[in-house]
Amino acid sequence: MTCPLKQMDTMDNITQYLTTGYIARDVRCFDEVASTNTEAKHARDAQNGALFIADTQTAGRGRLGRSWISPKGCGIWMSLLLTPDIAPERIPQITLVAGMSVCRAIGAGAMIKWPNDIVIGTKKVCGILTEYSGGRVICGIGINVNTRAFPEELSHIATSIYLQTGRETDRAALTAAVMNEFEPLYDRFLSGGFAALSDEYKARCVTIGREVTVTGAGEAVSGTATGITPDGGLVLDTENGQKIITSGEASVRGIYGYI
Ligand code: BT5
Repeated sequence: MTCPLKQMDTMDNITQYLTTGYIARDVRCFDEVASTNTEAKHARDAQNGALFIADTQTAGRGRLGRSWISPKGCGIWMSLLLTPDIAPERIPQITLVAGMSVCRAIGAGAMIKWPNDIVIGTKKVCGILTEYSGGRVICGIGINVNTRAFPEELSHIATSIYLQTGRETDRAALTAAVMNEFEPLYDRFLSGGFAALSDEYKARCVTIGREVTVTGAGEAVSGTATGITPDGGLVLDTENGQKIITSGEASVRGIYGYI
């Protein structure tokens, strides 16, 4: 399932669109890697803000050992290396900051499905995987950009910007746009905490106002999502009162065919 489109845009193309100070000023492009998150993790010479991009991944990862399909030339498969001086419990909030950046950059009605999916309509256009290793944070972002079709098993879940808009997108320009959005949001997050961003996150969060079932540690919890806490948790109104969910899998009624 390759894309009949142009090959991975060069790092020069990305750099020409950047307006950032320190994010993505070191861009490392690869034709093929197992996972850009692994590549970033092992690049001991790379500094805060370095960006790793591959045209295809042979072992792209999702959360909990799931796989992320990364066909050649179709998408943006990238990992941002960050070395924030923050408490470990705040690290998952970087996923939320990255999600906001992707949403802003894509436009096209993209919304965030708490915590780490970006959807257009009822399908997933982007997934984010933030990992922490040896004092470094690796924020992996996968965006389906010009993908024309998905394998059967993903067709009810996945979509691409092309499938939603009917237009091809220049991946270099979009990569830079995500980085250009990320840097100021991330700086606000570092100085003011997630609370400084939570109103915008909530406005972009498709989960709010919907019926949600959260699975993960312990038993499943169902309710209506009513808000986002200042530290990025999901507020659920359940039959047993209000619950704050800080992690887990949140199935949202009406999205990905969940009824
Ligand atoms: C995610 O996990 O959504 C995180 C995906 C992160 C991918 C990026 S690409 C660059 C970097 N390098 C990596 O190795 N990873 C990161 P999760 O919420 O667990 O969702 C995974 C599920 O999404 C899979 O089990 C499939 O159902 C579905 N899926 C797989 N590939 C997909 C795709 N290309 N588009 C949409 N859905 C997909």
